[in-house]
Formats: sequence, C-alpha cells, structure tokens
Amino acid sequence: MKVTKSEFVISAVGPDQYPVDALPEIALAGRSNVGKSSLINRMLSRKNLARTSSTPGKTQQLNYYRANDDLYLVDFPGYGYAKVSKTQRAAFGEMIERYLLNREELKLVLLVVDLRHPPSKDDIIMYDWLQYYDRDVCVVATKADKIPRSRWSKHIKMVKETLGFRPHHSMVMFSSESGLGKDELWSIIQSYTNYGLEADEANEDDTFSIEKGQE
Ligand SMILES: Nc1nc2c(ncn2[C@@H]2O[C@H](COP(=O)(O)OP(=O)(O)OP(=O)(O)O)[C@@H](O)[C@H]2O)c(=O)[nH]1
Ligand SMILES: [Mg+2]
Repeated sequence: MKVTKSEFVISAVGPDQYPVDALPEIALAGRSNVGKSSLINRMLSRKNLARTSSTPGKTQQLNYYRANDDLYLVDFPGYGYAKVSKTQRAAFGEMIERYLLNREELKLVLLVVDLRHPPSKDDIIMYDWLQYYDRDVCVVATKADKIPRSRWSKHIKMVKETLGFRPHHSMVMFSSESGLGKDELWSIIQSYTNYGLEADEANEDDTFSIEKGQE
C-alpha cells in the first residue's frame, strides 16, 4: 500500500475516545522497547510520527495513527516493563482486554517480537490471549538488521517454536532500520482489511519484490 497521508489522531484512555468513523484497525502489541512505534513510523514512512524512545514504558494509552483514509494503526502500551506500577499495569491490562474483546473494527493484531531473542513469557501469554479471544494475528519479528542474514532462518524457527506458532497465523521478518518486510506487512494487512479487491488491484505495482531486492 502506498501511504500518501498519515496522521496521529488520538491517545485514547478509554472506549469513549476511540474513533467513530468505523475504519479498520490494526493493533500492535509487544514488549516495551521491542520497536512498535518505530515499526509504525517505518510503515507510514514518517521519521517521528509515533514517538519512540530509549526509555521503555512511555506509551501508556492506545495511540491511533491513520494511514491515508483507509485504516488505523493502533499502538498499545508495551508490556513487561518493571517500573510501571501494579495498579497502572492492571489498568492497561483491563483496557486492552476490553478492546480485544469488544472492538469490532479490530481486524488484525501485530504481535511484535524481537528476532534476536526467544519470545518472553509475556509474549507467549499475549499470543495465547489473542488466540483465546479468537483474534487474527501476525507475528512480526523485528530488529532483523541486528543479526546477520545467515542466522535469520534459525532465529525465525526459534521464535516460532517458543511461541507455539500456529500455521494459520502470518509471520513476517521486519526491520524498522532497513525497511525489510515493510511491503510484505502491508500486503498482509490489506488481506485482513476489507477495502478489498479494488485497492489490491490498484496496488499491483507496489509489490514486495522491489524492496526485497534492496535487502
Ligand atoms: N536497529 C534497530 N533498532 C530498532 C528497531 N526498531 C526499534 N529500534 C530501537 O529500539 C528502541 C525502542 O523502539 P520503540 O519503537 O520506541 O519501542 P516501543 O515498542 O514503541 O516501546 P514502548 O513505547 O516503550 O512500548 C529505540 O531506540 C529504537 O530506535 C529496528 O528494527 N532496528
Ligand atoms: Mg512506543
């Protein structure tokens, strides 16, 4: 998908602040500091639209970013950050659980994990949780630029095994640094959002082989 327009829309602390225009939503879940906001910036070709930081635990609401006028990318608070208080953690958990349970516009959850390491206990809990709520999932293994290409397949295998990856879900290797996986991830997202055939046909020249050639 070619993103020609993108904007930050709202930091929502609860359902009464979620957008009401019924556009499809793609949510990003993942450990704090794993690279969710960086992934959003790369997907939208923006340097600093989603705030990234080396201080984990910064994102504490559901942050909505609109791509074209087609869909929202929804940045979740990162989990697994020790310095967030128990009360805060419970409140985020509740908000996310309610969102996952009820949000009709939610079409796909990107579970962002670090390609370098086996998924954490929290990653596994989140993956199981998403399956329990019967949500479609795409596992995005990011920071691929941090390990040599010769070890990518070994690491993908490790990620899949640790998570108990289900073959009906999708998986993509990604790097916000190099752009690896960007077009592939857009194709996956488009296959889950229902602005459908027309958009797909219009984007035939936007194939991921182009960027793959640049890896
Ligand atoms: N080399 C490399 N660094 C990355 C990549 N993605 C993210 N980073 C770095 O990892 C750090 C955390 O990235 P963020 O995008 O802020 O992580 P986050 O998941 O949004 O973190 P929270 O908002 O705290 O949950 C930053 O220093 C990024 O520059 C990547 O693909 N490659
Ligand atoms: Mg973030």
